[in-house]
Amino acid sequence: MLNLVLFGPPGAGKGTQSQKLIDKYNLVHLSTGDILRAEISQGTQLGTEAKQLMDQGILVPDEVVIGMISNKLDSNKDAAGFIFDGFPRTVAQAEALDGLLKSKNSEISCMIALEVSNSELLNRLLLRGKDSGRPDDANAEIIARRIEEYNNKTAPVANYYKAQDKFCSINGIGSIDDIFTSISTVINDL
Ligand code: B4P
Repeated sequence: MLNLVLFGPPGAGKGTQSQKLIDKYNLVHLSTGDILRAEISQGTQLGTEAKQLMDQGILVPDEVVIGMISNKLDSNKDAAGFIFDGFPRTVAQAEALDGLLKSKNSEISCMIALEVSNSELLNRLLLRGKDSGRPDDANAEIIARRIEEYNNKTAPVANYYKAQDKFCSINGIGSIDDIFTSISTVINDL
């Protein structure tokens, strides 16, 4: 089973690259950001609670996203593998994911990290905010908060996978196709 974690700060291109990887490798895409936005648009209680945090650029509680991923793994039992996009975002989420996969006799194959400078992230997200209407892309202050959350809570997750010798870093600046080629090379060498 090919199980990839696509990792990087907000706006690094995780969602963009996931769309291309799903087609090429026939994987199930699990984006906690997309699942949370679907809950918000359906007006569920979980969505209402998550929206208050997401709009401020703050992470949603671990138990909420771990529960969501657990449900999705259960409902995709025949998958050839998964792309985890935007998950795990804390060490507690990484530990929980290992436990969930172990109970299914599986494991993470590799974490692929997209490296992008803060100034490029800010430019990309402000640009997307003009069209997307996403409240968390709306202004530089909220984006800075998201990057701060990433540095404090998410960046340490890289060490978790480095310790397992499953970490690979890619330059996330350049054309979408060139970055995709670099990611594909890593996967093909696994
Ligand atoms: P996410 O939905 O995961 O979103 P993201 O980090 O903003 O973006 P991503 O890296 O996928 O960037 P994209 O491809 O879209 O998270 C949103 C919020 O949800 C979080 O802040 C948090 O509150 C909550 N959340 C989600 N998961 C959670 C978890 N596990 N635990 C707790 N809370 C959680 O690219 C961004 C832009 O750049 C796009 O406009 C794209 O077109 C552009 N772009 C992409 N590649 C480019 C390139 N090579 N060159 C130029 N532009 C590029």
